[in-house]
Amino acid sequence: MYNMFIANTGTLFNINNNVYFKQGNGSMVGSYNGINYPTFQSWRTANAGIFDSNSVYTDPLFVNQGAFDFTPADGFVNNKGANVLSSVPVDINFQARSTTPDPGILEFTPPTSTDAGIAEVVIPAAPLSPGTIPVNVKVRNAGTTTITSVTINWTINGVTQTPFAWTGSIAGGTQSANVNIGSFTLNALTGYSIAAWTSNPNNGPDARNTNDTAYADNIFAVVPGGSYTINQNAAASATNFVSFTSFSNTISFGGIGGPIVATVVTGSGPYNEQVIFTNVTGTSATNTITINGNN
Ligand SMILES: [Ca+2]
Ligand SMILES: [Ca+2]
Repeated sequence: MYNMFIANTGTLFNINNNVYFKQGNGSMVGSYNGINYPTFQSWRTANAGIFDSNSVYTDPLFVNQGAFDFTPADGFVNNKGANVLSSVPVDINFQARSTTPDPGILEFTPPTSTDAGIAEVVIPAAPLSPGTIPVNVKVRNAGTTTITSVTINWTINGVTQTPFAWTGSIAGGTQSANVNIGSFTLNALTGYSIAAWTSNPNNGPDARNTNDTAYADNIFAVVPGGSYTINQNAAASATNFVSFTSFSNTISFGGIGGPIVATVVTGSGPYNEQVIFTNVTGTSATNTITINGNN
C-alpha cells in the first residue's frame, strides 16, 4: 500500500539514496503525518522536502528475482547509493563497494546501451481543483549512451493523446527536468489514469522496453463538503457514488474540502465489497466523514 509510511511528525528520520517503485492501483509512494503522497515527486515535498533528495523512482528490473539474483538490469539505479564505505566496504558477494555504490545488495555495471524511459508522470499534488491540469513527465536514461531525442507517447483513461517530440540531452543514468507534454480537464468525482512511454530514442531502437512506461493513477479532484449518496442503481454523478470502492478511492486520492456525509440509498444494496479507507487529506475535527448505512 505504501513504500514509506510515517505516522507522525519528526525530524529524526534520515531517509535518502533509496530506490522506490510501486505497483498496483491504489498504492501510494508515501504517507507522512496523515497526508498521502501518491507520486514520488509529491513524496519528496513531504516534511518540507527533507526526504529522498538523492533517491530515484524506478523498477530496478532485477535480473532473476525468482532465482534470488537481485542484480539490477536498469542502469538508472547505477551508482545511486550513499557513500557508506567505512561501514559497508563490500557487497553481498564481497565485491568492493566504492564511494558511489549501487543501492541494494549488489554492485553492478550497466551494459552499453540506448535505453530511454519515462521516470514519472508528474501531476500537481492533491488537493486538486477541477479544471485544466498540466501533465509533465521526466524522461530518464537507463542506458549508457546520451539520449538527444525521443518520442513521448501518452494516454488518458486509455485514450491516445498527441505524441510529444522531445529533444535535448540526457546523460546515462540521469533524467530530464519536467517536460510538459500537454494537459487535461479534471472533472469532479471522476478518476483519471495517465500512461506515458518513450519510443524511438535517438531515432533508433530501445534496448529495453520493460522500463519505457510510467503511470499516474487515481487522479481525482478534491471532494467538496456536502451530502452524497451511494447508490449502485443510479449513474455516477456529482452527488452519487456507485460503490463504496468508488467513494473510498475518490476521497482517499482527491481529499476532501469540508465535512462529507455519504448516505447509502435505502434498498439499493447489498454491496459485496471490501474497501480500505486510507488517510484522507483535508480531514479534521470539523471536516469529518460520515457514512449512513441504512442497512
Ligand atoms: Ca555501479
Ligand atoms: Ca527503455
